[in-house]
Amino acid sequence: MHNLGQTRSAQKDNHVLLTPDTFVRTVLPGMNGCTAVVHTGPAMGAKFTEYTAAFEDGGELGQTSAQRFIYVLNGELKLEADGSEADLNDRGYAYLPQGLPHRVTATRVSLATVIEKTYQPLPSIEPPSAIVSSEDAVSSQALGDDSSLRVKLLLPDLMQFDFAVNSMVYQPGASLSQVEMHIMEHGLLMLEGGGIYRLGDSWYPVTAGDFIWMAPWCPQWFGAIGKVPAKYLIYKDANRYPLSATPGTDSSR
Ligand code: UGY
Ligand code: MN
Repeated sequence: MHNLGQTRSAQKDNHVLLTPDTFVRTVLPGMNGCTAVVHTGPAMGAKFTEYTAAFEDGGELGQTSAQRFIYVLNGELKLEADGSEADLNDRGYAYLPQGLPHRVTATRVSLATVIEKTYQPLPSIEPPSAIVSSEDAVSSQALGDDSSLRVKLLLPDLMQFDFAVNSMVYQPGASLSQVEMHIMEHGLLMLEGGGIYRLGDSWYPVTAGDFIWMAPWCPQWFGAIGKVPAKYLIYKDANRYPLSATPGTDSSR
């Protein structure tokens, strides 16, 4: 049935909700047998980009001049970097530091989410090295004292990293314990289940497949609704001095 111009997607100054019915595919430079749905980027006000890449069997990602984080939603990707090779399956992920030459090809039809961010170095701290792992190998921790809300930190909690990517799983009925307002921006991909997301002054029903961008200090709260847990993958910038986000100010701290 025609949806007569209706959608849950919404674009506001401090947040954007994108639902799959509004996704439009594009091809990014260097992609071969691969298309992207770009969810966020500088054109939206974000200081990173996140896109979902759909690979044909044998499809390939292009190069990037930034750091890259790849999380496999389904399928199998072969990563070649530093003279070695690794296979990433469902929930497998890789962090590739800025400037590391690498190749990402699909060994079957695959879907992955890709985050890229220009690295903000710190004096006398070495930039991070590459990481290849799987979410299944990371142990979860309760958020605060709420064991019905569990978080996995997919990147080490170290000053070297200028961003974090976490998975969060809410049991049905679990919610954030507070409305959060913070300097970090977020890119969020709903992976399973659903619930209600408060963003700014709006409350949205959200479900697996949806993407949300939250600007710095966007009021945010989530409660899981339904009979299955809700799970999302969330990006946030981290570990850098607040003034370093403003062009022309001190970026060395
Ligand atoms: O890490 C976070 O800021 C996270 N708790 N935010 C969120 O889930 N919206
Ligand atoms: Mn947050």
